[in-house]
Amino acid sequence: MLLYDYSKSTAAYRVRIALGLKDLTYQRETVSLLDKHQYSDAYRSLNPAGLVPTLVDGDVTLSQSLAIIEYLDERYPQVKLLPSDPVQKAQCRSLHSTLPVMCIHSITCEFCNT
Ligand SMILES: N[C@@H](CCC(=O)N[C@@H](CS)C(=O)NCC(=O)O)C(=O)O
Repeated sequence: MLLYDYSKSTAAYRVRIALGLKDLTYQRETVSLLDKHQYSDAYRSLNPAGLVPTLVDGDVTLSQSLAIIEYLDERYPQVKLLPSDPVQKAQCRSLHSTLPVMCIHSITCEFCNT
């Protein structure tokens, strides 16, 4: 697995937290937001929105941190992150939908600086 990320991106590090909790092995490729590498043609071919993170797992390429985390939870269910009970799962999704995704150094991120 290869995670395209940026160390100060909260969207990327919540995927790193999920990968860590699930004890999954992965490689990291830094996409420097400071250097605007998210706008390169090469990166946009993976993630047309030009945002980190992007996860590549074999022939699967995924964007959006929460979609990535839910994919990981279903694809690698040995350690579960989401509860199986539908109500608890909905409450969990409701909670994470309310959490803003912000960069610690938000000046580097137009999308998170709102
Ligand atoms: N909803 C997206 C948000 C991704 C996002 O906004 N990432 C920020 C870093 S935290 C980014 O890549 N910003 C690039 C930019 O502002 O050009 C997710 O959860 O993955």
